[in-house]
Amino acid sequence: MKIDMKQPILQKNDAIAAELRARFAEHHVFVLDLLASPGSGKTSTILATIDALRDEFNIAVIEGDIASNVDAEKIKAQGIAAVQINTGGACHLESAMIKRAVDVLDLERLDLIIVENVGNLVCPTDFDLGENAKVMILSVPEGDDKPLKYPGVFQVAEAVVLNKVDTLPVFNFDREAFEASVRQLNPTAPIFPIAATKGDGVEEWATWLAERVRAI
Ligand SMILES: Nc1nc2c(ncn2[C@@H]2O[C@H](COP(=O)(O)OP(=O)(O)O)[C@@H](O)[C@H]2O)c(=O)[nH]1
Ligand SMILES: [Mg+2]
Repeated sequence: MKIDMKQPILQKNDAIAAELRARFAEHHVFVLDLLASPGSGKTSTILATIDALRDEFNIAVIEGDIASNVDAEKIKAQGIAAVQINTGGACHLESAMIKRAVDVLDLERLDLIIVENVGNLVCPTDFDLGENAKVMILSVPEGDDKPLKYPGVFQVAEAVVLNKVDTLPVFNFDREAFEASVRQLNPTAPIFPIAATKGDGVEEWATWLAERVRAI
């Protein structure tokens, strides 16, 4: 006998995600789910994105981490509402966690919620959070072979951010090979090369996101 545990968990998750999606649509809030490894620059990219878009949109951030509130404090220091979720060991966020976080946010006031998922290229891929788009970040030091090794996250992403391009001169990162692998997995997702901490390329990425936010 084979017992499938994944299917019932995902069904429950998807039901709550559908409720959330309806709630976000009702309030015209765009929700972005950011997926990436630990240290790839999720928080840095969120801070740069806030800088680029805060004049036009009211933004809040939901921070997912196994432990600590380090990232939420960094966001709050910029005067942006941030809710920290500690998963206590779980390697991804689930829709029930987002539901609890959203209850403390003023959806009526917000245009954009950015979710920093738990740093992991595998687990968060399967979990619908009621978001409008999943976007993944890969950073140059992680290597150009990651699309081949973690295809799922590149397939679910509506855009791919290549962060830390300022470090290209010191890493053996083949950008053409990387882009060809991404294209094979995901023919439509735009690829945005950025250096989150320096600002390079952030405008192009933020313009893409702003167009998506305005469209809802
Ligand atoms: N050189 C360089 N370092 C970066 C860049 N983006 C992030 N970092 C650094 O990478 C480390 C991890 O960044 P962080 O945003 O905390 O990554 P997270 O764990 O994915 O949220 C920090 O020391 C950042 O300063 C970048 O574009 N270039
Ligand atoms: Mg972070």
